[in-house]
Amino acid sequence: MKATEFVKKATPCRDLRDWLALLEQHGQLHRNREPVALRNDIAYVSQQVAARSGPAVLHEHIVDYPAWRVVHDGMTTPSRMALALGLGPDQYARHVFDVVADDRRIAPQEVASAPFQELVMTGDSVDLTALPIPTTSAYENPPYITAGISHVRTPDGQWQNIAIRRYQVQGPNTLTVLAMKAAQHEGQILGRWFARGEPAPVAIVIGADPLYYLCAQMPAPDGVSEYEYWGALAGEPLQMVRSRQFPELLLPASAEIVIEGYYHPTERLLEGPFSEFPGFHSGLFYLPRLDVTSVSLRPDAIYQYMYMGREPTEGHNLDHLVYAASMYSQLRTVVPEITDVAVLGTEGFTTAIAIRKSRNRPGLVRQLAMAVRGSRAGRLIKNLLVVDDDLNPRNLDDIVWALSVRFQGSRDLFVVDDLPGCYLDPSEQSTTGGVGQTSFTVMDLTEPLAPHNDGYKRGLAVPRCTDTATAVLRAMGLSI
Ligand SMILES: Cc1cc2nc3c(=O)[nH]c(=O)nc-3n(C[C@H](O)[C@H](O)[C@H](O)COP(=O)(O)O)c2cc1C
Ligand SMILES: [Mn+2]
Repeated sequence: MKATEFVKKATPCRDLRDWLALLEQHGQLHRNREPVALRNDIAYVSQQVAARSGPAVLHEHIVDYPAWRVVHDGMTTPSRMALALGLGPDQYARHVFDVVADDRRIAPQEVASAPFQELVMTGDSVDLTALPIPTTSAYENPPYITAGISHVRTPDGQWQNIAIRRYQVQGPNTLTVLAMKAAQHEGQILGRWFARGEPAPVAIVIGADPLYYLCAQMPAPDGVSEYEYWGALAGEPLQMVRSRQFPELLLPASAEIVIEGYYHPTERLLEGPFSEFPGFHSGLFYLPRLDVTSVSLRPDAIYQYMYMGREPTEGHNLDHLVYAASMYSQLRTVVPEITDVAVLGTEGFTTAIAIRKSRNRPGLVRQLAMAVRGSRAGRLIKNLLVVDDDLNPRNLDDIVWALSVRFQGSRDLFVVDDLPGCYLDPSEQSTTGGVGQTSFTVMDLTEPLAPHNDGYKRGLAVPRCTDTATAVLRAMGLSI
């Protein structure tokens, strides 16, 4: 396959190669030449690196997979993500907030071909076990692809969705997918195909530039293709290429590996347990089967891995910023007093919101709390902390200080019981029918308001009766 129109420069990072070079230049990449096994070794290194704020790791010696390299943890910290755009950490967060809040999007630029299209395996030559797929939890077998970005399009061709999904390898050309129908776009799109009894075409990208991963996690509005945010974030259009097998699907030219196939409309396979984002196992599920028809890759492809489990992880870092930005964008029209949103933990389970101190008033925090729980981006929140804008909601010292000196439990805490939860949270009260229920706890950490201004009369506000008005009313036949 011929070279492409794919052009490279330092920032924005246009592919994983740019990204690794940039990280290395900043002393943020460790090349591991010691042999590591796919079972446990890589996951454990990743978990520890993330917990200790270590650098990204490129494993160059994978036991039994001599041709392969595996990378992880480039995207674990906001300051590293900021590098991908040539920004400082605060500027980066501000930039993402602005792009999401203003819904700034730029259509991608289509290119004729991409490096991943050089090597294509189809039919009997498809063998997923040839990919170096690490296991994540000790009980996982067979392993899951964790950093795969799923690309699906509605049957009418109008909307392409992208999002990270984990896929368990069920055989050489078989995967299973978890796509929740009610809550997530991909599940909704698959539902449209399955309702017609048709298999849904899908392309899974493994290994791409960090901004593409960030975009894949945007809780975008219905009908919006997340990849359009890439151009607005980077300041230039994203280069995308048409899938050769499914020309209706646009794929990032930066991809290292692309797995394509069909989600089967009715067949399901047992999968699990997976190490889920709250830090616990998922249990076992019967999930839709994905029949893989081709694997395309760069000849020297690098396999990208993401550890999944208790935070901090790469996935949490990506999600927390875009969830906060989306919440800010969705809530500020309802409660304009909001100045900032910070997801503190577990995909928004615990979130802090700042409000303009000068505009606080009785009832505002409760109104905000209800708006949060009604928003798409805030639907998983179970603990909401509200602070004044003289504090930074991202700063735990600020939060703890407000908890210490501005908060009285009997006055400033309220709980709404039995809201829909997330069945993956083991602390949930009820898991009837497989769907959990959770309490929603709100802690108002804002400075207590001054006693209510009682400088007005509490009498009914009515006009004074006049002779003229009485005469008019009588003329109208109203007895008075
Ligand atoms: C590493 C990682 C793996 C994920 N795996 C899944 C998954 O298997 N199924 C799922 O529904 N969501 C998964 N998510 C969460 C979704 O990617 C995320 O909620 C996304 O915004 C959903 O987008 P959508 O509504 O456009 O489909 C994962 C997130 C990360 C970071
Ligand atoms: Mn979406």
